[in-house]
Amino acid sequence: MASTNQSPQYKKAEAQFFLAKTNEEKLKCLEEMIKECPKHKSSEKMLANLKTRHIKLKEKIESTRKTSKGAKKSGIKKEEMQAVIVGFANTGKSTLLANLTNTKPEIAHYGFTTKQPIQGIMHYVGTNIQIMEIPAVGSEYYDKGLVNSADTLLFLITELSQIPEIEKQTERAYGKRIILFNKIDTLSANEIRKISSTLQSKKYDFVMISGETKENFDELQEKIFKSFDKIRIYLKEPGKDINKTRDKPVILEPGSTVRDVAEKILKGFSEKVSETKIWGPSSKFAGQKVGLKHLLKDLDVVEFKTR
Ligand SMILES: Nc1nc2c(ncn2[C@@H]2O[C@H](COP(=O)(O)OP(=O)(O)OP(=O)(O)O)[C@@H](O)[C@H]2O)c(=O)[nH]1
Ligand SMILES: [Mg+2]
Repeated sequence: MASTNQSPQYKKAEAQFFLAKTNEEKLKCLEEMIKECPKHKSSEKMLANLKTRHIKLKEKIESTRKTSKGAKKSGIKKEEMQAVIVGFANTGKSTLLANLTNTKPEIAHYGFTTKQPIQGIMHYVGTNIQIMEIPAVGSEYYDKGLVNSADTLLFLITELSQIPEIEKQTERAYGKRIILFNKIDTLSANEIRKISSTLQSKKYDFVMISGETKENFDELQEKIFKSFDKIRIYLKEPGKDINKTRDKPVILEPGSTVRDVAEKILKGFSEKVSETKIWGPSSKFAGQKVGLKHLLKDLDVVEFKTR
């Protein structure tokens, strides 16, 4: 940047800018440079340039601030299907994570034990679902960034009155919401019935659970999987029995076709397929021959013959 016609104050700020070690220091220098930059026609372009740099640097500082606390710091990568447990302190988030996945988080009878995001993988009908615990709502470690990008939010509550506050804290999240009313092992059948009917009347998608005794975990796992709105397609090898499909299904979006499965498993070589047969929900009869455009449904079984 040409600084020959600049004031001594400007030159000093510019020199400090180049010596600055942190982005925060650089930002201060830029502010000083903007202040000291002459405000006449010939330096208009230069001033605009300084202001753009100022905005960019500020954004950079803010984004590193946001991510350094959460996911980036703990090195967690978002998987294809991710659900985040959101709830107040001591509601049983870590216990639930431990019992749904293979992770062993720290569990304590006092609140605010979990201070950074923890992940676990839940295996459900051949799929891998990433479940995350984040620090409690209302704690200084609560991480909105992770909540906002999650596919599904699991509101873990032990009192109905916790719902409005959690809703407020998750306003900008786009993921589907499921309410998990926890610790039902401590409630009477009558209390459970009352709470269920209240949640039902408010049209919430919910499950009554105990993270400790694993009550209603089947329903919980199914709801979590369904929330991602994906379909599972199983593959069968020609000549092999229909009950001996590969155990890991291909995960696809609803509305996917035979071609989409072929592309995913043959890595872009769907034209190699010479014949396709299907079994299951989208077939008219077992072993029906279909074309690449055939629309699939969840739990279909597909057999490819390739050239
Ligand atoms: N009775 C009962 N107690 C539970 C259940 N789940 C968790 N707890 C107890 O509740 C306490 C808190 O459990 P955590 O799993 O650590 O709760 P958390 O939400 O992770 O807590 P923070 O990370 O501190 O916010 C512990 O004493 C657990 O044993 C449950 O389903 N039933
Ligand atoms: Mg915890």
